[in-house]
Amino acid sequence: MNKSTSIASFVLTTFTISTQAGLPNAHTWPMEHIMISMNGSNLEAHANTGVSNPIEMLQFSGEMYDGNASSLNEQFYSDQYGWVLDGIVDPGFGNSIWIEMTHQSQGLTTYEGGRRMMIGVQTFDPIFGTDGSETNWQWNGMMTHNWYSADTLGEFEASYRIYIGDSQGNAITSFGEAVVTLNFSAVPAPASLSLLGMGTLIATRRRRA
Ligand SMILES: [Cu+2]
Repeated sequence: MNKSTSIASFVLTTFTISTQAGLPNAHTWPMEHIMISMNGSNLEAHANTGVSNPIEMLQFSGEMYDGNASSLNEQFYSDQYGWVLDGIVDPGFGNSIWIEMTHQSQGLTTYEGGRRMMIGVQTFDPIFGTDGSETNWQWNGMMTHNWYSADTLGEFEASYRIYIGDSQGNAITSFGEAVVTLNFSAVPAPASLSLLGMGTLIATRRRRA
């Protein structure tokens, strides 16, 4: 392998890692964290978004995703929201934090994500009532960026109850619960967006050639 070939293969490898062909796009957006904390025995939740500054969901038309991630094919989607612990939350032995979807817009769907750097090992299981799944979801307390999607343009919202529950999701009533509402807007993507990565690759290869 001569020097120019090895440079070219390095560029190709970097491209593959940064966009993860067959997997949905995460890094199009910065992270937006929903902070969950405990004040005394009361849970608290905070999001920086609202009706006036929703999270945008984009469609990457023509992209096809592998395995369970194919649920996001041709959908407007985002994994920008992430559940994050703020400070120490001790749910008590055997208990954990549960998040229950209490209300959401028609047409909003959610699939289980995880850390953004590890999309390849995420389950993309339907959660929060999507496809008949349970409306409550056991959160392990690690930063988790779930995937939200819709198949039409427009505004969407989802409200959640965050509580301490036992292993079956039964609330432990000695802890106070929190609520939070997340806001989404499915918007048309700029025409060039889905081609950005490919354009970068082509430009790089032309320079090498
Ligand atoms: Cu995050």
